[in-house]
Amino acid sequence: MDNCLFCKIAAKTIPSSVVYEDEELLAFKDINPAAPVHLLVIPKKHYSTLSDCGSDDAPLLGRMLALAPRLAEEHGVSVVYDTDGQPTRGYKTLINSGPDGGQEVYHLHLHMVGGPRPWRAMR
Ligand code: DGP
Repeated sequence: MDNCLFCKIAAKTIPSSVVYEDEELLAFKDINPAAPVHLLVIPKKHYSTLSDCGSDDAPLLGRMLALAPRLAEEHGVSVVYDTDGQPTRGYKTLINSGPDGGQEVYHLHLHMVGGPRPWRAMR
């Protein structure tokens, strides 16, 4: 897509702070972080919204989601368990879809947001 911001980031014609890359996916730091860690995971192939995806895209969507715990581990926000076995720390994974969903950039992306609260409110 010629005029898509995240396609340009995937093509490296616009710079970003890349934290992960493979053939299908790119993850980079959000330019306006809502929390100490705020990463975006995108498919390199253009999908405007989650509603463009069908059952054939389940493996890709699964890979996007499965990347989140790895990134959380690498960025120090993974869920850990205290001595009582209670979970502590953690992160949020979020896909905004369409105007009512608060989507601003029309290239499918998964937010991975974590770190100590308070966080800025997200759309
Ligand atoms: P959403 O509302 O789900 O469409 O979120 C879009 C996110 O994209 C928002 O948190 C800010 C981020 N963003 C917008 N423009 C840029 C950019 O040029 N570079 C980076 N790294 N992030 C961007």
